[in-house]
Amino acid sequence: MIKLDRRSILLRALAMGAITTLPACNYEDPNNPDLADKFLHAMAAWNDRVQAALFDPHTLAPSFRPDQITNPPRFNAFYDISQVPVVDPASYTLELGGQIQDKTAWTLPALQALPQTSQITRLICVEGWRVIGQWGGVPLGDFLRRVGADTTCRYVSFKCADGYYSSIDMASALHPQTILALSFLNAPLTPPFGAPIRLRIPTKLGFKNPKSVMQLAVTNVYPGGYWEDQGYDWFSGS
Ligand SMILES: Nc1nc2c(c(=O)[nH]1)N[C@H]1C(S)=C(S)[C@@H](COP(=O)(O)O)O[C@H]1N2
Ligand SMILES: [Mo]
Repeated sequence: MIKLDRRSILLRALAMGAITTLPACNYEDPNNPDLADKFLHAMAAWNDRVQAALFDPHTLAPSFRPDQITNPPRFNAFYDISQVPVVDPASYTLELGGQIQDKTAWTLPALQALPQTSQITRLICVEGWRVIGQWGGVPLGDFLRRVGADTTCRYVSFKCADGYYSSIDMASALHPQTILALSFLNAPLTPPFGAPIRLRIPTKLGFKNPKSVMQLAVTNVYPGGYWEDQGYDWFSGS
């Protein structure tokens, strides 16, 4: 118990640290802008390393009962819901790149034919709201092993139909609750919520759950992300 409490206190302290460094990202010391910038980037990198070290690949994010599901769900993106891209499921393919042996693209039926799992978990947005939903899909770890991904690489990166992009550490990618989600409430995903497939990773904040994923790559080159590149903490465990 004591150990767990300490861990969550430390995580919260680190998260607060990440938030307090945000406004400072705009700070420019007229005498030495590079030094301030380098210092903040070094602190952010240190923060990510500590969070990665504290991450337990076996600890599950909380699960919820069906009656706790948020209805209706809540949409969020860097644009209005009226601008949501519509991906044709019939011609859709998931493209693979980087350190993967078999880079053959995957059609939607092929993904649907893989063993599926389901979860009722909570999505937490940095804006301060949370929703509980039921997502079904393919465990990302199973998928990565199936296509011969080099799981000793550091990152898995995602590119989306709307230009959004994000990336996660390999340990989080292999976590049992990290899935390539194909369904919501047992029905195919709809365009606002990431059709045809999205990443669902309940151990990380909402912005680490890219929707309408078109490309997945395994790499050792830091891929960043849409919000991550604007100063949000890259690891962002929730
Ligand atoms: N393609 C794409 N994925 C995205 C985003 C986006 O703008 N585009 N926004 C992220 C953010 S900030 C959040 S909180 C969640 C919201 O997911 P929801 O619409 O299912 O609630 O999607 C994430 N994935
Ligand atoms: Mo978000």
